[in-house]
Amino acid sequence: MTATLKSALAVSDVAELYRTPILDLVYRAATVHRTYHDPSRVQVCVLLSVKTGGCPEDCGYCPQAARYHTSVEAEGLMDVESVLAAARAAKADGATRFCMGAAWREVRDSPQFDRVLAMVRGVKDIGLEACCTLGMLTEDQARRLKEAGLDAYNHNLDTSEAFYGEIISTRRYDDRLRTIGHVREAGISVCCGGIVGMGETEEDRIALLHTLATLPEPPESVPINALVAVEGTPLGSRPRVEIWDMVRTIATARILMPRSMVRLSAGRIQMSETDQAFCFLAGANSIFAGDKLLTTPNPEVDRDEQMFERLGLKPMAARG
Ligand code: SAM
Ligand code: DTB
Ligand code: SF4
Repeated sequence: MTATLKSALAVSDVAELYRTPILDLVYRAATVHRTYHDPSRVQVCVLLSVKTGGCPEDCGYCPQAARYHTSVEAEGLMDVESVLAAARAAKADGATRFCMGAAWREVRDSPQFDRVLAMVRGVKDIGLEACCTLGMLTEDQARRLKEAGLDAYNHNLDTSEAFYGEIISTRRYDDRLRTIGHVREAGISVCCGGIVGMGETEEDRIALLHTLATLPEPPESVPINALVAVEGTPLGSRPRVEIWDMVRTIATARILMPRSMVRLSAGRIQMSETDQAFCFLAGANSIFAGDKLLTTPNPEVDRDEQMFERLGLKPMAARG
């Protein structure tokens, strides 16, 4: 899309797309998907929580926020060797991207950050793409991550700006946008998406998709998470999101950001193979594999291998 066309994208255009009858929407998204990508290839990413729980933020969905009473036990930053052992195991299971998550509000310049930089260098040496999600970053921290070889940084907008305050009060939408800008300026790929099923309206999902698609550059990866309702969090009793809401969100993201990787992220354990097949048809071309996300369960590797086999999907090769 040219700059002019992109800036001309109106919220009403996104709304019209999002509200297209579902089968037409999936057909359009599948057509776009086939124009820009090989539909038989799915990127396989593995997540590891390198620092778990005890987070000072109040994200209403998150089992790692210190203020909620969940079954997550706080653990300090892992040592580099244990992280690299997990990265080698992920590679042996066919992953090409390794994502390290820390339950931090923001990165502080400290020996802990130096240790994360060593993890990034080690993951790159193993021959995997390295991704981190560590909370807010300064420009200088983004530059240092880039120097260590980081390929991508995950920092989600989660929902619309209007609904954001209902879910999180300890930071603002602008804070998120600022970090995303620092990541972009450092030349790191941006991984930025959201969560469906937190009680947001269709308008909120439409506004999130519009914001993502009209960033100065669209994110290279767009993770679409189905809320994993965790007991003890404010959203712990939310009902499971309708599969059609996931499919609509994925399909609209695919049409608006045709070159991006659209990741069917959290929530797959609750989905049937048919549900997931619809998401792949609608343009999802990336997943998190491995039996754990950060703190919650994910389908077993064997089960995903069988699904790939049945759906005729193959893991994507590493990009470097
Ligand atoms: N602390 C850092 C931050 O918030 O940016 C990094 C880790 S945080 C767990 C990464 C993302 O995971 C969140 O932005 C959110 O989109 C997603 N997430 C966390 N808990 C979730 C849940 N219960 N269900 C779905 N997605 C979740
Ligand atoms: C993203 O969008 N989803 C991942 C990853 N980025 C870091 C995290 C999902 C977390 C689900 C809840 C948990 O396992 O703690
Ligand atoms: Fe902390 Fe990130 Fe969880 Fe929010 S989503 S509570 S910032 S770990």
